[in-house]
Amino acid sequence: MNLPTLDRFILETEHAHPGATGELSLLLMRFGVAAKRIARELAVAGLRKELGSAATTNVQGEVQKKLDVLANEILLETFDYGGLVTMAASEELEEPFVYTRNSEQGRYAILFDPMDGSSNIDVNGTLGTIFSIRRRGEGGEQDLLRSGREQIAAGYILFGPATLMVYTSGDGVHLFALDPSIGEFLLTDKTVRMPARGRGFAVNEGRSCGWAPEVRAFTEYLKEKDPETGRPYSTRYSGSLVGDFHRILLEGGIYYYPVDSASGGKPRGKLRVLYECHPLALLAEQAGGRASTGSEQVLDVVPQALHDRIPFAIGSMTEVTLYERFLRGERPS
Ligand code: FBP
Repeated sequence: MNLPTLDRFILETEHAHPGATGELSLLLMRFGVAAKRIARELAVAGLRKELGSAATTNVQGEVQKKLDVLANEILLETFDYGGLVTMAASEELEEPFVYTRNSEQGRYAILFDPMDGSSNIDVNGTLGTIFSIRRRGEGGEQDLLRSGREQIAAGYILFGPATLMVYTSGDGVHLFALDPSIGEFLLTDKTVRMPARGRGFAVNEGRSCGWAPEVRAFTEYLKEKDPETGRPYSTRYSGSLVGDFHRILLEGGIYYYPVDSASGGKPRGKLRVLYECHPLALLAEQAGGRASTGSEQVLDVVPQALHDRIPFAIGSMTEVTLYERFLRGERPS
């Protein structure tokens, strides 16, 4: 039997919700279209001299890559028609982009990290796009500064050996793979469940000098030899949050990017609440995992500004709960 396409699966899910307007379905399908266009640009970037720096800096103070800019443009353009979206917030834009012609009837705002894992771009490493969909409110940036529990859908595109799309609209996590021969995303797993525990951890240990002692203690604990608790864990850090999270979604384990108070570090964590942490946290919780700042559930975090960062730990229930215990100064006996 043929695997259902993304469009078919979305429409069948929509029909299961009486009263659904079909607008969310259209938005999710659009992310599928944008994913295919970005995948194509990634595949030919080296041939077209589209790798390397764009010689511009974004609001984060990071030098933008040409593909950061290109992916951002593709996403902005993808939601410019059809009157659904009034505002788009992006890691690459200081202010939200306002779709003036949709301002009357548009009922949604979208938020995205167009190219996650930028340090992997020029070395053909794993990359991703992370997205979140919210209902529009009174309009303006303030509209977006809400808890992660107000997302109506979230997901990511993983650009690896295969291009994958993973999303949730509050009814479980769904996994699709792009079949390049027909240019369609096909459903490979309708209800992805994250294992309750794993064997791998993803962290940039090179930054450990800036960590709190409790974070270092947690990392040392994972590396101790104790078969009974499945230790030592293996390090699995790809430089792409989407790539690492996808592994954890399927195999379990933990990714963490803690506060790094060393010089040049990230005193409030590196990852951005609205378009990196909130969307992945919704996926994790829908798949039976957990996402924490170390002291608070990520979905309960209400950011004060569009590009706010937080310390972030995400993954299997066992490891993230253990991480929180270590940060409270507790240690398993
Ligand atoms: P970008 O969205 O700018 O790529 O930043 C996020 C990220 O690249 C994650 O994908 C990755 O896990 C992390 O930052 C890598 O950071 P570091 O190079 O400090 O380990």
